[in-house]
Amino acid sequence: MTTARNAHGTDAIITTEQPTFGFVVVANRLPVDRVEAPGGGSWRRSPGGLVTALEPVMAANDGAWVGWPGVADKEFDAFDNDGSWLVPVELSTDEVETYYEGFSNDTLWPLYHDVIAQPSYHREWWDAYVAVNRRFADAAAEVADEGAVVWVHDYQLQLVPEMLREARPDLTIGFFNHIPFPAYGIYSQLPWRKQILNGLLGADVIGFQRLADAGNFSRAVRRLFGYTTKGTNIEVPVESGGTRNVVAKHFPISIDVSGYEELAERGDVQARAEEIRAELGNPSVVMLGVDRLDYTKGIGHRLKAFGELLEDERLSATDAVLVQVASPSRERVETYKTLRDEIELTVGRINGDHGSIGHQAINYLHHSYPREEMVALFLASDIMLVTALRDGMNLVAKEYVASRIDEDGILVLSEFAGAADELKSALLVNPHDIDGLKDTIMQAVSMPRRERVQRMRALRRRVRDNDVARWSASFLDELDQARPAGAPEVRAPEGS
Ligand code: GDG
Repeated sequence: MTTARNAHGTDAIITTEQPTFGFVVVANRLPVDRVEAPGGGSWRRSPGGLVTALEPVMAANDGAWVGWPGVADKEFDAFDNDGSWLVPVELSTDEVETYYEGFSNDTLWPLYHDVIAQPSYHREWWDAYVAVNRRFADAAAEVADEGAVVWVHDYQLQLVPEMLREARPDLTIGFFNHIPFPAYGIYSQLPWRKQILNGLLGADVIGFQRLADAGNFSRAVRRLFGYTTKGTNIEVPVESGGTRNVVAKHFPISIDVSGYEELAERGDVQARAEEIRAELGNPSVVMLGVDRLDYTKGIGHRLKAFGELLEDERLSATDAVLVQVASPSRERVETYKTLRDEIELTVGRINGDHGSIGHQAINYLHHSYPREEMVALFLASDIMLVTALRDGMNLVAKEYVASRIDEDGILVLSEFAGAADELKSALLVNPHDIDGLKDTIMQAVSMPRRERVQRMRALRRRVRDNDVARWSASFLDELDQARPAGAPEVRAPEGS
């Protein structure tokens, strides 16, 4: 509470206390982005998968969401957005460079993706990471009810669980890591490896995408701290003596399957799919890649395989077209600038060698598209190429399957994407093996319809059985078991 002078010149009590909530999400980004414009700004729903995943849980629980609004040096008050209470956390321009582009995206991201790119280690980036994690933890502590459930997301906020537990031992805390957790031999490079593990161990439940990620985490805890682990349980010593149980377990994330099915059923989306094929010159085979332009996604490997198939004349550029959507990503980070140059050089070379007037072998699109257009692209393509070198899950693979209500289409899927653990009826590939990748693409090109349908049916069953509502419900169920008796319950959305 503060006292301020009001318009009448007398003192007025202004309440700065926030309302508190029984369910709080903490993520690097808010579910809305701030769009600044001359004369004022506005809030635009950000279309990420996490928003879709958590929207129903937020609605069922009247929850709060703590996150950065996406613009630097701007302070905003908390506000209500469609029944969710949003708490913006401010980042300075310098923190965007050091905490976000630096430590999160140029240290942790490459390290956790098996050092596909070289991670940079800078002590000032680490300091900024600690300071920003503290700010998120403080904001969450302020908005959480007594005994609330707090769900923290992703590698940008790994210190938040411990910071929150210190400030608010009454809370039940979950953490979900959306990206892989690397093997100890790689993780142990990190100069702050112990601090990060301690940060995460502040949670009651730590969720990972794959069984192997949860195993890597538990192994790191054993190696660095010597704590006892039994199955998915880790015994973490507490100051007062004894231990506290922490669960480290895999909860593979998924998508809003019926949302994709509904889009795929729409007449305008199906018409657009046909239009796309016509615009491509009605080739016999349309292949598709959809990725953020990121070095983990194996876009270069895919282009190399496709280029060589044209070169070897196993495919002809008039019969086979590759559409590559590469949505702009992290454009201020140097590695990403270099990657963009490399990819665009390769596309240019292949098109120069194999294209003709009015016809390109590769349609390269460095844009973001609305979801309707993405589904139309999924429906228009015969073969979906997901060739990630390392990927927590890869939602695009699941979105492709969910959209193929016609039970046709072939998914070529990297075994290094988390989705490969579930989508076994895809054509699984090792993207590093270019010859193997080429052969798999050719196997897809000549696959008879019966086999295509058989595989797609199995994939669709799998994706429908494990949609995003099931994911959030199973994580929250696990968290519920860690909740002390008498603390308020978190409700699963209806129908999950
Ligand atoms: C991280 C992990 C994990 C992409 N371009 C456009 C667009 N997208 C959408 C896709 C998909 C999402 O963005 C990307 O999700 P992915 O899972 O494929 O990959 P990351 O962004 O790296 O996500 C990943 C995920 O977190 C969730 O835990 O699976 O492993 O790295 O939904 O469709 N959407 C639209 N236009 C585009 O141009 N509308």
